[in-house]
Amino acid sequence: MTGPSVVIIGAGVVGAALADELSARGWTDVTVVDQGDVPATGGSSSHAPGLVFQINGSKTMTEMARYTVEKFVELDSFHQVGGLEVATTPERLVELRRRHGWATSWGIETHLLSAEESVARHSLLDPGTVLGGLYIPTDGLAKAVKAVDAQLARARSRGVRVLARHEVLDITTEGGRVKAVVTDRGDIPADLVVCCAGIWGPKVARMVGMDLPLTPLAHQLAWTGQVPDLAGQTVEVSRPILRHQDADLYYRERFDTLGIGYYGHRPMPISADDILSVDEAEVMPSVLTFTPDDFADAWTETRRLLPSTRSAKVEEGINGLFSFTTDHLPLMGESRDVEGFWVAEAVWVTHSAGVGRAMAEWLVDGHCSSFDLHECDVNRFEPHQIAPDYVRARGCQNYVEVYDIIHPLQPMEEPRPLRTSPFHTRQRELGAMFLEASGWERPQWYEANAPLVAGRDIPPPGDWAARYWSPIVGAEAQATREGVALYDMTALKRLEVSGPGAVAFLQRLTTGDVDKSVGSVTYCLLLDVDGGIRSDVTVARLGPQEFQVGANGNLDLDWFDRHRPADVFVRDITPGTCCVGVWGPKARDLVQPLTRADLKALRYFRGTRTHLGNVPVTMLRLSYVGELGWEIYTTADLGLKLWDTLWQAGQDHLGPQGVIAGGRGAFTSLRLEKGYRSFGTDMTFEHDPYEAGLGFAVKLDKGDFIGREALLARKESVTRKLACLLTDEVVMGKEPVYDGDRPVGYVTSAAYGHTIGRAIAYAWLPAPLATPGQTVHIGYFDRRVEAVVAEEPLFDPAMTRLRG
Ligand code: THG
Repeated sequence: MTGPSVVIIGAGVVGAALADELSARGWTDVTVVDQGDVPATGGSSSHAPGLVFQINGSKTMTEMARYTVEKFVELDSFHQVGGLEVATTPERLVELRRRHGWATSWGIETHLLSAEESVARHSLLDPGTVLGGLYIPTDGLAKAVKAVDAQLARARSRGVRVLARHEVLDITTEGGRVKAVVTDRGDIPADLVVCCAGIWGPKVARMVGMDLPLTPLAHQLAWTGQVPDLAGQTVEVSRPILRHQDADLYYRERFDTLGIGYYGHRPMPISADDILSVDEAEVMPSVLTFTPDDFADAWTETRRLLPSTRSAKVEEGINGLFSFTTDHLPLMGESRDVEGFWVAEAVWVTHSAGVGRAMAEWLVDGHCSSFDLHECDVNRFEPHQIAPDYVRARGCQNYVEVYDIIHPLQPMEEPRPLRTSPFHTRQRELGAMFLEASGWERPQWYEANAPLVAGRDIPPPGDWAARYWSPIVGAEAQATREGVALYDMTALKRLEVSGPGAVAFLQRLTTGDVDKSVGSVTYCLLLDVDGGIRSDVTVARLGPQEFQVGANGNLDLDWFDRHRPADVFVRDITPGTCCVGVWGPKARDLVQPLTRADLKALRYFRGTRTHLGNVPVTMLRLSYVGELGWEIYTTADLGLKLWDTLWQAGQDHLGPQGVIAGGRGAFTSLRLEKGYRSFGTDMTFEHDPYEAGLGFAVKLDKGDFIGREALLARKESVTRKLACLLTDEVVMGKEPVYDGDRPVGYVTSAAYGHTIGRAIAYAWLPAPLATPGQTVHIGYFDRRVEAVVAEEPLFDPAMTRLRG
């Protein structure tokens, strides 16, 4: 097998890893082209300082880093000296405990160190400045150019061609497919083109009309002269690589000198078009002239942390270009518009081999089985997120925040507001505390509900969980179960699927039987070919050939578009419509007077089109919060009228405070009491329905559908399960779960259940431990919190609320 003809653009760490991984899988008709020399091409890989710190809040990124370390060790391109992150502030000391939790959750061994232990690991540290540290034994220093060379050599030995000094000028297409890569030294025909061009990625992608949301930013890396305490050191590195995140700094040794990387200076973005060519550039294209003024604070801080540098000098430095995205994650996958044009972009050395492997699996097998790529897919973005201004602003902001302590609920500050639902004005009047979701301003709670707190038992959570929190969250949750509340569901992605082929299409793409009567609503899943969950959706049949799909994000739209035959139309109707969830035992008292439709006759999981007052609406009777009521949709122009109509009905029929607005905080608490999973948090591409407790949504006997065959095998081999835990402490998600001293899983979603009066945490556990009554412990900062596996759902298992 030689596979299709593949042209990889860029012979840096990513292109080299991909060439190696593809050829290892038998795809050998592969050509790697680069405008520069090989293996030091002049791109970011050629100047990268090579520090590999594996820990990341993202499980996928951590796993890709771990794979990179393993591979580089095998390639003799890694100094495994360990990594040390130090704290010089009390806040950072706490943050290191959280990072220790992530590492444990994702299977990386780490050790929390005292100040003395930190200094013992890294003797240059000032004992009086350091408060403690986190030590990662498997971290270390990558030799990026050597790794490129080694991977390209292996690829070459299997038949891969590597063409240095070939500048890509254009990419030709035919009938919406790539056809050839045009270089200054001739055309190279290609079935598949993979853009691994790093900082030049936006320029290459534009050759096929693709906007790549990536910003090259300059980053300072300086080198000292001899540091007295390192004098005579004959090995390149002997101490762990070092991070001083409180001052945006990192360090590596180079014999008797130190390399110092700095993120604390002003962001210095540059357009991919303005990067110099290999021959124009003084050092190399990815290296700009060092600007000493920007480094002044870094040097002061370095001399404080590492006293031995006080008698040393900064002798040289660079402003090195590398790639930033809007969310710190790479860009992987195939163009939406041009078949056969793939990207693997915005990847640092740390994750490069993992990305190479993931891409090779994706290309060869049609899906990636080693890593969950939902966070990395290049098609994840909403339209506003690829606007050049947004890409640059977020790229710069992410540069500034790279080492900051970021709370999981912390919204971006700029650019905001971007997307506002039609209810926004009223929400502001009610004192909404807005957070952000896919660009939407979304209320977390409403200050107007403060009077509801009086007389309720709402225990305050601990410090970390108390951020972006108010007791009003608890009051809104309880009030929803007592009366009726309006929840803004506009941010919920909505797709219209229509046309003669719509039924057959949805039967094939979902796990549910959607060929039911008009008015039916079906909860089901989208699976990949390996049986992994791509999304969970609701499919409402609004006409014989017309469906409304409640989805999770842009990847659902992309998945539908890729599989859509010519007689099916898929349209994202989210921006042009809005949705309010009207939920609670008094929901019918509120809404029935507004319509001639008999709401009692509209059963659970049925939908209808009707009018509420003057407003044409689609009503779907279902509820993510587990209460009687409907999701009510209308067009954006009538959204404000819909809200006002419902609000006024509250005053008319239920009295003051008869209807309230509820925020996302209450929503999450209610959803977890009801046991409803959230895609992307509770389950991802790596999980199958049986592990996730969603087997009920799979109709194996309805006929064939994507993922069915793989599922039949996976059904019999469930080794892990998503379990519901009850605890006394509200945690936040991603914490490790221990059985005795052994880490066995990790938390996904967590919240306080204000109806049941207990803290809830969902967690992945080995199947044998996922049995009700089993005691485990959650690692929360420096404590172990006892948790007991509970029967699901915690609230209303008999469904009396929803079916009432
Ligand atoms: N509303 C709509 N679409 C959605 C969501 C939503 N799509 C994405 C996401 N949220 C899907 N998640 C769920 C989760 C649970 C339920 C609905 C959407 C749900 N489940 C019931 C249960 O499990 O008991 C019913 C299952 C059934 O009858 O098959 O209601 O919030 N529109």
